Amino acid sequence: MHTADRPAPAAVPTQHGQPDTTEAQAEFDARIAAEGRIEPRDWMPEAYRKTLIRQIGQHAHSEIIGMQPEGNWITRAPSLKRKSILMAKVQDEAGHGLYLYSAAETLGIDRDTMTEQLIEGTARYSSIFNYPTPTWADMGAIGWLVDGAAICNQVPLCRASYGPYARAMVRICKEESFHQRQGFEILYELSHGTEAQKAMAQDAVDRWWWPSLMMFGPPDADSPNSAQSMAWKIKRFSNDELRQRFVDMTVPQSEVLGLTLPDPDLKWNEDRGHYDFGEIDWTEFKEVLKGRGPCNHLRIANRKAAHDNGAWVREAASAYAAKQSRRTADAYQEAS
Ligand code: BYC
Repeated sequence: MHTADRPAPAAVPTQHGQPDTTEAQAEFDARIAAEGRIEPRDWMPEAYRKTLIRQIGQHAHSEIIGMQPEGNWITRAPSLKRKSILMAKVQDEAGHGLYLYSAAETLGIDRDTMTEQLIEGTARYSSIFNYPTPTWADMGAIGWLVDGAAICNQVPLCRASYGPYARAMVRICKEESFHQRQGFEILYELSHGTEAQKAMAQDAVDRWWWPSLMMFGPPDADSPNSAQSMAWKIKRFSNDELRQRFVDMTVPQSEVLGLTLPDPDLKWNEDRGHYDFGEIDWTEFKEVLKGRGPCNHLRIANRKAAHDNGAWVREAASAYAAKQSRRTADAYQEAS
């Protein structure tokens, strides 16, 4: 069912049975102020619903597109153990996408519509998945940096005001934490291996560091959605706050790995109690968002091909579900 076919969420009924949006808005505002959760059947402002569909949809698409850069290495992982770990991780990402599509569906959009939007290019997915994975060390860098950034961004989302999103994030974050450690461990092994392995690890970190910082979104001053999303308690921290948290967390880890982060301006600032870091290339970020990153076309072409190739599975599943529901209805009729 398409969004337009769905009824709008009901407003709170008044004593006379008529919806009163003023009263409903007041109740919504009070619940947000009291750190309460908004649930699918509750009244919510239309803009809140649209913002959540946009963010949760983008998040779901990121998980599904994010399977590609790593899926690329499943057949080439250097051992059976590495292969099974990588397969489990990529499978987790499919699962994250599914929880998130389900959370978005509670807001009145369906998965087919979201998939169409992704394939047509009207819905976004994270910029980070438009970079290539030419070496095995990229699996380490994605786990350590990309999943590390995802954890910083997503742990606060476990407290997002929309119940189904917040609850989906709890399990996702637990799994991301395992992903981050497996990435760190791959890089640790490489950086303590041969010279060539260490160089491969350093090269991957050099390529993934800046794009990982871009994952947090534009600087606060250029982030049109942040203020409202924070007022609604969907986002709990700003893009720049989370980016700083990630830098502060990652620098000491890079020292343990014995790898260098590719930023000559990275240094501890005693006064701020944080690491200073260099200027991010926002032109590159904007280019990737416009579809001109190194792998944008490939990612969408692969997604479209998978969707087209899966059409028969969806048709068969729908036919089976229709048959089952007819059987249940017949059995009910016979029994009554
Ligand atoms: N890439 O006003 P802003 C993972 C867009 S999956 C692309 O700050 P907002 C993983 C933004 O959508 C990681 N677009 O927006 C999976 C907006 O555009 P529209 C995915 C970006 O929403 C597999 C415009 O720029 N994580 O970890 O307040 C393997 C202005 O931005 C990006 C999530 O999705 C970007 N990086 O804040 C391994 C987390 N940044 O829609 C790992 C949930 C910004 O107005 N999402 N844009 O046209 C969020 O927390 C927020 O949506 C963001 C952006 C912080 C990303």
